[in-house]
Amino acid sequence: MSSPSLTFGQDVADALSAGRPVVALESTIIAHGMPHPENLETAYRVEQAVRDGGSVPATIAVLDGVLRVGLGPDELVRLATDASIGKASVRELPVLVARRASGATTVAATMRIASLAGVRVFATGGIGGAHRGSAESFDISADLTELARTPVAVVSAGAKAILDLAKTLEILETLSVPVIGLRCDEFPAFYSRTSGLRIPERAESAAEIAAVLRAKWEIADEGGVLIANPIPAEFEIPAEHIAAAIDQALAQAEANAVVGAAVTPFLLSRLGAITGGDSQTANVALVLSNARVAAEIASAYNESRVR
Ligand code: PSU
Ligand code: MN
Repeated sequence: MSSPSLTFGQDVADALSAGRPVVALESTIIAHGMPHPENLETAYRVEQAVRDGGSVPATIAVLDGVLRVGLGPDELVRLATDASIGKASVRELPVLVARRASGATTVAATMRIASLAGVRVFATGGIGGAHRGSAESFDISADLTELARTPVAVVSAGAKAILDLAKTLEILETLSVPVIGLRCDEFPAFYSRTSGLRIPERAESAAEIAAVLRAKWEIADEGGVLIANPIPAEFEIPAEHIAAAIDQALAQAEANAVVGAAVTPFLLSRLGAITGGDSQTANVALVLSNARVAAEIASAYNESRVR
């Protein structure tokens, strides 16, 4: 609240001042993660899922140089339809603010703004991570460095299956980011519930996760926690089914020389086309599930404060 460029939606401001739970939501998934009009529909449904879970949704974006925490319908429509709005990670924030420009925030940038706003819990689809071939390309998402730095819990369905999940987990370990599976023992692979990669910690409830968050930020008020919530079973695309589609999308990215920030949106949109929309259906289902879980964790975290 010290930042002059930070502006709250009214219901978010009310919730924060009353000490009610708030869940941050990102906007890259709206602007670059899904086609119109599913993106807009999903944005509304995700906000509703947070409300159903007893928390107030705060969708985050940069609009005309202002760091916005909690958007109204007009702003959601703008993010969902204005093709000139680019993808904003943390390094873009100062440039957008100085130029009074707009950007859809990635996991990293959303974490940073949530933290400035005093919001501790954030729901997304899947975090960015180490891309396949990153040993050569050095393409590793700033989502990982932000998790090392900023005290926000990120509820995800793991990292996107287009990534190198084993490397992603190794980097999270190096960065000392706790990874907690909600009722699962393996790192989920976004579209699939399993990856064959074990994660060290498992929790059975939101309250158990809230207790870890409370302890982590009592020890030191820095660094995030990654909560892995597998996609609901009825929407799962088995790993062996999605694998061929991912290989095809990756080959198309290489053939088109897609690099940098464009890689993730390109792969997600190719996957949507290759799977005839199945990957998008799965994406929507897992984001909704993460929003519900995040709302529960935010409530449990708030309750753990009044002891
Ligand atoms: N998860 C999704 N759809 C997305 C993303 C994640 O289901 O569009 C976005 C997130 O905003 C994430 C970003 O932070 O992709 C990662 O991009 P990069 O790999 O360029 O850091
Ligand atoms: Mn990248």
